[in-house]
Amino acid sequence: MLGLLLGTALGDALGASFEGSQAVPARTLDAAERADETLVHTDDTALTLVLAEHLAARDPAGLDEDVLADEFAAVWQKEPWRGYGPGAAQVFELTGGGMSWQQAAVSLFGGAGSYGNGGAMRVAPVAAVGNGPHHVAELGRRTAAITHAHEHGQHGAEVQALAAYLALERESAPRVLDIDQFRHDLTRVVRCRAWHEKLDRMSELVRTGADPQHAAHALGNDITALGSVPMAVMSFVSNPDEPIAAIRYAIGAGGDTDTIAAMAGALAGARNGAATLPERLVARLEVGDHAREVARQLATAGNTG
Ligand code: 8NA
Ligand code: MG
Ligand code: MG
Ligand code: MG
Repeated sequence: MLGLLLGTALGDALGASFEGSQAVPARTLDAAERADETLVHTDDTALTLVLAEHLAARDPAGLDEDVLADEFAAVWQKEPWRGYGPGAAQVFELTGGGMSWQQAAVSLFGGAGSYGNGGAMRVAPVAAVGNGPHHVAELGRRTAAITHAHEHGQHGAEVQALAAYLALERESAPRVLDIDQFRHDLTRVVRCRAWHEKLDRMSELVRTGADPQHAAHALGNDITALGSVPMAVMSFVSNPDEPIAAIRYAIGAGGDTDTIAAMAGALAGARNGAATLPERLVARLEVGDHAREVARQLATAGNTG
C-alpha cells in the first residue's frame, strides 16, 4: 500500500511542472529528477490520501459518501491552490454551503455531470479494501460519484480502481504481467463499449511497443477520464516492473501529466512496492511522511497487510 501511495505522489509531483506541455523530452525529465527542490504534490495526491484515510477508519471496506464528501471539501478548503479541476472545486464549494453532494455533482456542466478524470485520479486506495473485482469497481464508482455524476467520470474510477486491485493482487504472483489477461479482467467488470474500445486499442499499442507520443495520440492525454485513464494503464502495462519508467512514460507525452503519472505511479507502485521507488526522489516528496502514516493506518485496517 505504501508503494501505491508514494507512486501516486511521485507521479503527481514529478508530472505537475509539465501539466499542459506538448511532449516532455527525456533530458528534461532527467534534469527534473536530478534537481533537489521539494517535490510538491497537487489535488491528485491530496484527495487520494483523504480517501485512504477514510477507508482506514472504516474496517473493512466501509465507505460513507456523506462523510467522504465533507472530508474532500475540507482538504480543498484548506489548500484550494493545489490545482483542483473547476468542477470538483465547485462541488466542494456547494457542499460547503449546505447542498447535498448528489445535487451538487449533477448540477455541473449544464446537468450532465463531470466526466473529468478527478474521480479516477484519487481512487486507487479502494484496491486495498475491496473484496474482489466487482466490489472494488463498485467502491471506486461510489467514491467518484461524489463529484462526477457523468458515467464516464465513474467508469474511469472503476477502471483505475480495478487496475490497482489487479496490480496489488499480482504482487506475489508470477512476475510476468499478462497484458491480455489484464485487459480482459478490466473489461469483464467495466461494461461500456467506449471503454472496451479504448482498452482494446491500448492492448494493441502495447503489443507494438508504442512510444508515449503515439500512445497519447491514440488514447488521449487530457483531463477527461476516457482521455487519460487508458494512457495511465498503458504507461503501467508497458513498464510493469519499473515504477519510475511507468511515470516517465506517462509524463513523456505531455498533456495532463500530473494526473496520468499519478495514476500510472499508483499502479506500478502497487505492484512493485515502495522499496522499488528511487530513494532520492521519495526523500524529496513534501507528502512522504504523511503518506507513510496513512499507509500504516490502511495496512492495519485493510486486508492487504
Ligand atoms: P472537473 O470536474 O472540472 O473536470 C475536468 C475538466 O473536464 C472540466 O473542467 C471540463 O473542462 C472538462 N469536463 C468534464 N465534464 C465535462 C462535461 N460534462 N462537459 C464538458 N466538459 C467537461 O475536475 P476533475 O476533478 O475531474 O479534474 C481533474 C483534473 O483537474 C486533474 O488533471 C487535476 O490535476 C486538475 N487539473 C488542474 C489544473 C491546474 O489548474 N493545475 C489543470 C487541469 C486539471
Ligand atoms: Mg493535479
Ligand atoms: Mg454534508
Ligand atoms: Mg492533472
